[in-house]
This record gives sequence, C-alpha cells and structure tokens, in this order.
Amino acid sequence: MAFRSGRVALIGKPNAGKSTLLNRMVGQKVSIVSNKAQTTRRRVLGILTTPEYQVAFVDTPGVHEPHTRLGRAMVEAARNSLTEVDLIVFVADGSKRPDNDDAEIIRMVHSVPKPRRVPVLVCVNKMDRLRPEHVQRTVDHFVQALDAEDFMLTVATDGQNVDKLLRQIVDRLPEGPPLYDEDEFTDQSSRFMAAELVREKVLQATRQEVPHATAVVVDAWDEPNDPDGLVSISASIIVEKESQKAILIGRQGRFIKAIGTKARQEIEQLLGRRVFLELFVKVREDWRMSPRMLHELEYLE
Ligand SMILES: Nc1nc2c(ncn2[C@@H]2O[C@H](COP(=O)(O)OP(=O)(O)O)[C@@H](O)[C@H]2O)c(=O)[nH]1
Ligand SMILES: [Mg+2]
Repeated sequence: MAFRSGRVALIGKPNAGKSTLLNRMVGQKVSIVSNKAQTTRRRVLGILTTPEYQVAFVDTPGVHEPHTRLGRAMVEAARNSLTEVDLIVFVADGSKRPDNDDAEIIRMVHSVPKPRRVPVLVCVNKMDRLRPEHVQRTVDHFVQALDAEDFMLTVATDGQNVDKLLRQIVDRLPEGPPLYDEDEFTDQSSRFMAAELVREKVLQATRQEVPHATAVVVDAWDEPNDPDGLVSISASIIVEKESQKAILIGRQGRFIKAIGTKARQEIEQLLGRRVFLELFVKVREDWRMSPRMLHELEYLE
C-alpha cells in the first residue's frame, strides 16, 4: 500500500479530552493536560510516523466565548486549523450532554465554505462516564449535526478504542510522502514544552482563578556539552495578583518547591537528561491583555 500522510485537527469544547487523546495517539506527551478548561492555549502539533503513514495532529485550544486578548487568539487558532487540514476529528465529552459549547463548534465547522470543508469523524470520548442508554442518542446527535463519516467511542485516559480511531483516521488520509522528519514528534521548542510542563503542574495543583491567571516563561536555558552534565533551566511563573503569588509560593516556599520537583521530573523525561530547574513567581497585572506579553509567551503567532 502507498504511504499516506496528512494533517488532522482535533476540535471540541474545553475539557473533552483532546490533548489526552493526542498524547495517546502520538505516544509522547506533546500537549499538557488538566481538568481545568482552557489548558491548551495555542495550536500544538503532534506527529505520529510509522512505516505506513504519518499523521500530523493539530491540537487546538477549546473553543469558548473569548473575554481577553488571549481568549481571542485561542479561538482564532482553533478556527484557522479547520481549513488547513485533511480531516477533522470532533471530540465530544461523553460524560456530558451535548450543549451550547458543542453547538458553537459545530457552527464553526459549518461556517467554512463548502469547497474547503473537510471530512469529519466524531469521537465520543469519556465513554467510561457515558450512560449506556444515552450512547445511541449522543452518537446520532453528533454524527448528524456534523454530517460525519464515522464515529468512535473512546476512553482517552486508558487508551480504549484509540487504536480503532487511529485506523479510521489513517484510512481517510491522502496518499503522499511524509510532511515532517520521521523523528520529529512536535513543532514546539524544548523551551516552550518545558514552560508548558511547569504550567501543567501549576494547573493541576491550583483552583478557581489561579489556573487562568497563570503563564510560564523560560528565562534562561543552559545546556552543557557534556551529555552527563545538568541542563540548567530558569523559569518564571507569571500571575496577575500578589494574592496568587502568595498561593503559589506557599508556606515557606513549599508549594512552589513541590511544583518544581514534579515539573523537573517530566522535563528530564522529555530531554532524556538531568535537569536543574529554578522557578520564580512574578506578578504582571493584565498580562492576558498585553500583546507584547502574549508574544513573549508564544501564544500569539
Ligand atoms: N473519565 C475520563 N476522563 C478523561 C478522559 N479523557 C480525558 N479525561 C480527563 O479530562 C480532563 C481534560 O482532558 P484534556 O485532554 O486536557 O482535555 P482538552 O481540554 O479537550 O484538551 C483531564 O482531567 C483528563 O484526564 C476519558 O476518556 N475518561
Ligand atoms: Mg487541551
């Protein structure tokens, strides 16, 4: 069989499990995951290459009503991805009833003019939380609303049916040569991914307004030539208020220390090298409104 390759957009409302699904399919952690809405802030590319095919997945920020400049950039990133791909996988949250947020994304898919519209697959994820009597209704709803070619029920967290979904995807890819090097698995820099891993640990450990108010930027990265030497990374966690800074530092700095330890372990896995990670917390009011800050954080393209 001829080699197949193409781009596939993962779209769906915040928290549906898009990033978890992406990491599963790529077999590498390329996109951070938490139970907070809007964990993914920009487009993330995850590439899977086998001897038969290459799939470049585009993980998008969940679409939502944007209130800030960051929010607008996130929705824009999701919308742009729809016309730059060969296939769309609409990821639905099977633990919830179809709602307005789903409808909004379905409208977005339909807003692409017909000649540029691409085939859609429906993935009803979190089927471990889907009541059996609701399966048929949920699937029918999304397949009809999106005029989808096929569907799959998945549990992204344990990988159930993810291989079958992948098969459905590959079967719809055009024949052609690979678009990316076979050893590439993302388009993100190690620097950006390290910042994201720190942010993931913050999101997983905090609540309410802190996750949305947090950004992370790597300030310094020192990689010695000796492969056994420590990679020294210094990063700033940016928040909007002094009270948030106090939460993140914690009593006697214990909170930030725990975050640093968890993040360092994952960065070491990512780089395959030992890491010294130094974290600072800084207050920047309104960073989500500032184009300069959003550029520095690589959220604006
Ligand atoms: N029960 C269950 N939880 C899931 C499943 N897939 C993802 N999750 C959880 O749902 C939350 C959101 O996942 P994430 O991948 O960040 O969603 P995204 O916003 O669509 O990218 C995380 O806490 C995941 O662990 C699933 O199949 N079943
Ligand atoms: Mg995500």
